[in-house]
Amino acid sequence: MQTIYSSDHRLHQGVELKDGAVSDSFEKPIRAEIVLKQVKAAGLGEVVTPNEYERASYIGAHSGRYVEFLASAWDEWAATGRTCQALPLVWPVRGMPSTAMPQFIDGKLGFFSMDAGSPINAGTWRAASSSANSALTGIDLLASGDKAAFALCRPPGHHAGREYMGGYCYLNNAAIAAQRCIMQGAQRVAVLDIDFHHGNGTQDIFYDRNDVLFVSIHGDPGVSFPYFAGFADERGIGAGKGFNLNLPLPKGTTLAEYEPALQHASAVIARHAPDALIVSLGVDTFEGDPISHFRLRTPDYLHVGEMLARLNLPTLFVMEGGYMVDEIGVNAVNVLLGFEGRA
Ligand code: OKP
Ligand code: ZN
Repeated sequence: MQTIYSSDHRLHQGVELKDGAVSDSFEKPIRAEIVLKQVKAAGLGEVVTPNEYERASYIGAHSGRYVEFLASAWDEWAATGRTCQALPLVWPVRGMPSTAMPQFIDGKLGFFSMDAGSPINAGTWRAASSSANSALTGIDLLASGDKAAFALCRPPGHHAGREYMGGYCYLNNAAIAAQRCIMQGAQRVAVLDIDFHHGNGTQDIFYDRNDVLFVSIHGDPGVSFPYFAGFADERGIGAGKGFNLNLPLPKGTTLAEYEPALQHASAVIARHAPDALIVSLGVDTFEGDPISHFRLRTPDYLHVGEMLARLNLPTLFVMEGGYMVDEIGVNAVNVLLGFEGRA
């Protein structure tokens, strides 16, 4: 399969609030570089750069005003004279009377975010839009007949909701791809999220829709980020009721517990009979991951890929998380090799 990759991701290097101090983010540029290196070492296929797309291609998954906010946030922040990264510090939590969008950038940052995990700097918009463009290019490859493609996205996307950033994410690459698929005439699409963290943003975007099925296998949100979404009783709303499936698993989960959940997810996806499958591919399910609590091992990812191939669907893999930098490449590419029957 082809890999879609843009070096624009390097323009975004975030900071993280950790242990009471500002430090480098776990979500750093070398992650994508290591995955790219392994794509080449394994001979996965050609590496191509993404096409350019209009900003309007992100609307549908996101609101127009959110996309405008992201595109102009750095300029608005810099216009106040600050040169440090922009972070939200106040949020409209339960009980606050105003639901209006603030006019000042500090208010907008809180209005359009779920946490302080998505700092904005001068290169963030360019990196995030190139990341989304990689996913869009992947859909165009499937439309032209490719059986599978790998969008090597960075920054990741699955925590970004219709109108919010968070958890290292800005534009929801997988959701933007799914929306393009529908706009191009697909009747049904499935998004399977196998990142360790629940894909709350993707769930948010499609929660009231029956055309895009969202299935996520992740760490129990009672004890893991994002804490406020990802529970098993979240099944969708209105027309979308029954088209959202969360499969939370406990800390310490190994392949033995993971495999039945993936089997179940596969059966539900097959029943949806989608025209395409989009996989939010996070490998922070790895036993050595510094911020996650599952215990999958490197060879297990080959098996995950083989199981996904059994669905026999046009499949776009979209890179999400994975923070054990040394192993992120081999683990992610193992899923793709397993999918292609090259285990
Ligand atoms: C993004 B993705 C770490 C706290 C957790 C947010 C994690 C976002 C994960 N000190 N911060 O799903 O891999
Ligand atoms: Zn994750």
